[in-house]
Amino acid sequence: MSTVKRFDALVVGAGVGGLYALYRLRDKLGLNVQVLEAGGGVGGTWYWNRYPGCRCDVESLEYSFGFDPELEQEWSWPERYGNQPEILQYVNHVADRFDLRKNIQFETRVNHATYERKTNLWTLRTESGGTFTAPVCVMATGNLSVPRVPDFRGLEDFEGETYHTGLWPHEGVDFNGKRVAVIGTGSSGVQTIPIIAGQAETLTVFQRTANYILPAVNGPMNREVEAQHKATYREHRKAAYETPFGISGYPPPTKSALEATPEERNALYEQKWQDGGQISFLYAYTDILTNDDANKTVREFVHGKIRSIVKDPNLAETLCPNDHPIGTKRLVLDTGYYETYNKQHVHLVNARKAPIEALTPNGIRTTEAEYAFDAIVFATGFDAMTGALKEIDIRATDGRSLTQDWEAGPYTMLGIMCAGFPNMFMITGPGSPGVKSQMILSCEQHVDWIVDCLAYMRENNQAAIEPTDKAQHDWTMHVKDVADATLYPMAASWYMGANIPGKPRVFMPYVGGVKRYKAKCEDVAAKGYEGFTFAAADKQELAMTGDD
Ligand code: N01
Repeated sequence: MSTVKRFDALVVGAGVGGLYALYRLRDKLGLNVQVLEAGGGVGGTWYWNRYPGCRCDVESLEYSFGFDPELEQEWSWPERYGNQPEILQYVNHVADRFDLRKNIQFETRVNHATYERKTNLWTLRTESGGTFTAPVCVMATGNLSVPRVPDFRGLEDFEGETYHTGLWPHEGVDFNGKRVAVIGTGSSGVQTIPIIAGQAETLTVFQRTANYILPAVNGPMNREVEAQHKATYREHRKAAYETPFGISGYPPPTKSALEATPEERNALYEQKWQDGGQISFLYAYTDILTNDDANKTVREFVHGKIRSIVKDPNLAETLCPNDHPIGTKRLVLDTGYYETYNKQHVHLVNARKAPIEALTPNGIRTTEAEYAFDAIVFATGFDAMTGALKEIDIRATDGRSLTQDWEAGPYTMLGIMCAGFPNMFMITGPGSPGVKSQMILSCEQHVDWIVDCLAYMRENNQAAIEPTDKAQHDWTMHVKDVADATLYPMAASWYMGANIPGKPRVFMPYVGGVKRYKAKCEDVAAKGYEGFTFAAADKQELAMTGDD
């Protein structure tokens, strides 16, 4: 019979959110914490997504932890945008520097989590039969951590190699001399296509929806920029919290795109195209994400760029996005993506016009043709935002199930907690700005809020906290209202759950911006956790120690 291991707090996931939760719960609150991680190492997203070309689309000086000034100063990023091996190295450095590994159990996938009201304990059961209990459970399970391969007919029949970008083999893949297919043209596909094209004998890309893709303008880190940034890191981090996306250094726009002349607009867009990055474009004018006419001016500019880069005019038209406003699906940053289509051995299949019907023993059959391949890469995305939480059977002993509660879409208070599941905290859950922000900053902000909340409970002799159904309902409606005032819901995006057949179409992230969101979180706390109820510590103390 397996023993039950007892802790003060359990954290599921050792990505950036889970690591920071461990650090703060252990070192600030003095709790006995156990992290359970499915992978063989730390890093979450950066542990699993090892496909060639994988890189962050937020600049490295911003995309890093802000909680320790010494850490900021000692780390040096080689390039403007961190690539996957560098970011993973950085996360490993953080784990070592703060001695975090000793509290993490790797290769441990949690598949059940149950809360017992009588004892005020969460019990987590793992795939390998382990049982862990604690009064506090932090789900740091990630937003893009459940890779998804579409349910193509004949999936098992294909006799060649198959890969998903989100589950890339650690030993790497050699595509030299191979006929390769890539299905999907989101961030992962767009980043990997130019690299695979450099190896493969032929590369055929299956594109269902053309995406808006902007140049990253990556390159070696400008050491002067780095020195300046490091000299003012505290100001940068503080300023980042005052912005919508949690990224500093971009002055907020003051003017509508429709107030500018076409010449002014094009000059500004050209400058932003040359500078690289996505925030820069979204910040060009005040109304790019709220007014379709304003948005159209950027769309037309980008269409012009695609036509000027891609030599075959028919191919260029297929690559021009035409079914959603720019920015309403995650903007993609590239290095040499459109140029790849000028190579003789690279082909594009319009999978909107001729959808994939099936995989065959030799390759892929669309409604128009059959193609033979040695390898197929699925860059087909994730069951985003709710997938990882729904994969764990989360229940309260009164019978409430999170999966059932979320049948029509996620309901949360601030994307941090759910009614009916006391002491279960989510890091950057649905209803928070997480995926619409600099993720590490949002993870830190959530963890800090959770730690302050637990400290408050300890001071006030409270053992359990949960939001009221009303507060949760009101917040979820607010998230919807804010999204409805923008162009975001016009796109069939993973933000809407639209990439998963049968998933409810609900816009999941909070797009009111980091600044507004953080102010709301602080206001809730300042009002004694308004919208939450507490249960007194008659049965359990929060700061328990010892296992078994
Ligand atoms: O996944 P996606 P991703 N037949 O869902 C296509 C983050 N990220 O892994 O658009 C044919 O965006 C699908 O087509 P459609 C980032 O937040 C960040 O690329 O649904 N095609 C789409 O083209 C990003 O947004 C970084 O019509 C099918 C693609 O597969 C998020 O992760 C790097 C299909 C999936 O695109 C997800 O990106 C990588 C089918 N049946 C990822 N089913 C950076 O930091 C799906 N597709 C840069």
